[in-house]
Amino acid sequence: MKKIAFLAVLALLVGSVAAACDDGGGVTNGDGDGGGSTPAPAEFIVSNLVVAPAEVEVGESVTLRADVENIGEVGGTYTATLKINGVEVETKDIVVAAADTEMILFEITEDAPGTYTVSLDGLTATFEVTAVIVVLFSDNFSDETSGWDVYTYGGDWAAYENGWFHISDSLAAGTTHSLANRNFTDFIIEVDMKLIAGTDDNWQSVMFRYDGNSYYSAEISADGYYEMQLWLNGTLHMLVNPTRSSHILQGQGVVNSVRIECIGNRLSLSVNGHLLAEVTDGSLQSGDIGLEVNALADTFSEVAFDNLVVYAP
Ligand SMILES: [Ca+2]
Ligand SMILES: [Ca+2]
Repeated sequence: MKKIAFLAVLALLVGSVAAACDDGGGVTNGDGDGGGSTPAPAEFIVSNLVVAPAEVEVGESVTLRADVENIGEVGGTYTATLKINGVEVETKDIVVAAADTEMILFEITEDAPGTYTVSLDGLTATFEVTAVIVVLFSDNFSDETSGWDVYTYGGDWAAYENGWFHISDSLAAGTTHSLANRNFTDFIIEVDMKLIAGTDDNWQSVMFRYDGNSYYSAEISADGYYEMQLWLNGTLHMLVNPTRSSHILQGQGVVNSVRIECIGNRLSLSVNGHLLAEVTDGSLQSGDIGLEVNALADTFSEVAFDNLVVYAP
C-alpha cells in the first residue's frame, strides 16, 4: 500500500482558471480598471521536476518538488494531478498569484521494491525503492570467541586461524563439522570457502536447519561438483545428486563464494553468482547452521571459510 502525504498544492502545466476574467463579461472582481484592457488570465507553467533522493529503501520517503509559475496577470487556482507508474494517485489545487512562482512538494513512500516513474502533468522523473537488507548474523572470523565449535579429534580439527575458520577432515570415516550455535528459520546465507591443503576430491559444505540428527547440507567440491542433501533422523536423502559445474573454481587457494537461500520450503544453492540448484522440501523448519568438510581421497582435506553473512529473506 502506498501512501502519499501532500505537503503543498501543485498545478498543471498549462490551463485556465476560474478566477480569471471572463472574456465576454467586461466586469472584473473589484479590479477598478473601469473599461480598460482585460488582464490576461492566469496561465501556469510547471517546471524543474525533481525527485530526491533517487534511491531509498522500502518505507523511506522521497520528496517530489516542482515549480509552478503563473504567467498571467491575475492570480488563480490550478488543479494538479500526480501519477505514479501511470496511475493517478493525488489531485490537488494550488493558488498562485499573478506573475508569481510557487514551489510544490509531495512526499511519496512505497513499500515494495522497484523503479517508480512519477509524472506531474507531462513532466516525469524516476526513483528506485530497494529492499531493506537485514543482517541476522555475520562473522569474519577475526574474533575467535564468536561461538563456533573448536576442537581436535584424532585427525580431524576445527579452528580459527588468521581471520578464517579452518576445518580439516581426515580420510577416516565420518565428516568434520563445526556449528555456529545459533538458530535460524528462513534466511539467505553467504560464505566464502577455499581448499587450503590435502585432496580436492572432497565436499565442503554448509549445513542448515540443523537439529542434531536432521539437517540440510549444500555442498561443493574443490574438483568442481555440487550436491544437496537432507539428513532426516540420521538417514540420507539426496535432494540434488553430484553434478559438475564450470562455475565452481577448482584447486587449492581459490575462493568459491557460496549462497544458499532457505525460505520456507524453497532451498537453493548458488556459487559465484550462478544459481546451480533449487529444490522444494519441507522436512525441516529451523535450526543451527554449520560448516563441514569431507575428504574422499588421499589422507585429508583442509578447507578455510570466511565472510559468512546470514540475511533475512
Ligand atoms: Ca576473515
Ligand atoms: Ca573423514
